[in-house]
Amino acid sequence: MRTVLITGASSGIGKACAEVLASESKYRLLLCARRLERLEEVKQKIQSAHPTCEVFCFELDVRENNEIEKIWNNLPAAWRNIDILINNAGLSQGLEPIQNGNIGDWDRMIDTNIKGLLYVTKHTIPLMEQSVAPHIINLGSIAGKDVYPNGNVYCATKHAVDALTKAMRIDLLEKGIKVTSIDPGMVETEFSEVRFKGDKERAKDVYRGLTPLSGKDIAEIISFVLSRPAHVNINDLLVMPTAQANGTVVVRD
Ligand code: NDP
Ligand code: 8X3
Repeated sequence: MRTVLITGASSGIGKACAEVLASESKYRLLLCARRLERLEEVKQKIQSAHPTCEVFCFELDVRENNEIEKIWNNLPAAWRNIDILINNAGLSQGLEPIQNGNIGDWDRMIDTNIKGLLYVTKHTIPLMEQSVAPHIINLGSIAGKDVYPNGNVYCATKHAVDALTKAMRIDLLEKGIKVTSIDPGMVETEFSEVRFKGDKERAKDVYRGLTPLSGKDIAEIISFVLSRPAHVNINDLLVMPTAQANGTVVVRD
């Protein structure tokens, strides 16, 4: 059994990763996010479908380094050896030209997508020492490869994730930790609803007239990446809906 820590497992891609990996009977799951009640629902659903799958949930805001340190130091003994870290927690806030940008939105994206990912990674690496197949998967984005109109700060955070993934791959090489970046295009999750602060209609419009990726599509790709033999690492995987060419060009019905 390999122990997987998934950040942002209460929704979207993180939740789908939990469900897909649970279905494979070779993973035990450490799930965290800010909404504990949502995590408990994910756990319940998983355990009714896969009663033997071990799941441990805890509330975490990845922006809180002191909290992470405290929680990591107090993890139950059975959960102190981690094989796989999926750095998935992240968000976008707003879609405005930079001159109209909201500083609070910028801070939330930078603190979550860059600093949060760094804090979690820093505290998790020591817990991977015993693993025979340690692996870190970072959720980047097409926004970490391209910059699109009004995407400014979100794109910058995902470019930072791209740089950090490459840096981790160098720094962690001697430790034998695989590092992979998964870079999706449009995935229909709560992402756009969060970006547009609860405006469901505007969020829905993002995916109008095309078939976006689902969280499950990405989770199945992550499962494939994790299943490669010990000598094979997939460094970086850019994946988009067939109807999307790059960060800006899509075709709609
Ligand atoms: P969702 O909004 O559905 O899920 C985001 C998850 O991140 C939630 O579980 C949320 O949990 C968690 N999260 C957000 N902020 C924090 C925080 N401060 N501390 C802990 N957890 C947090 O979006 P997605 O599933 O789409 O997004 C997952 C990742 O995929 C993100 O990194 C996103 O940037 C990336 N991505 C998404 C794409 C898309 O089109 N959807 C495309 C490319 C990349 P909670 O609110 O309970 O804390
Ligand atoms: C999310 C993909 O292009 O909607 O990272 O910003 S995009």
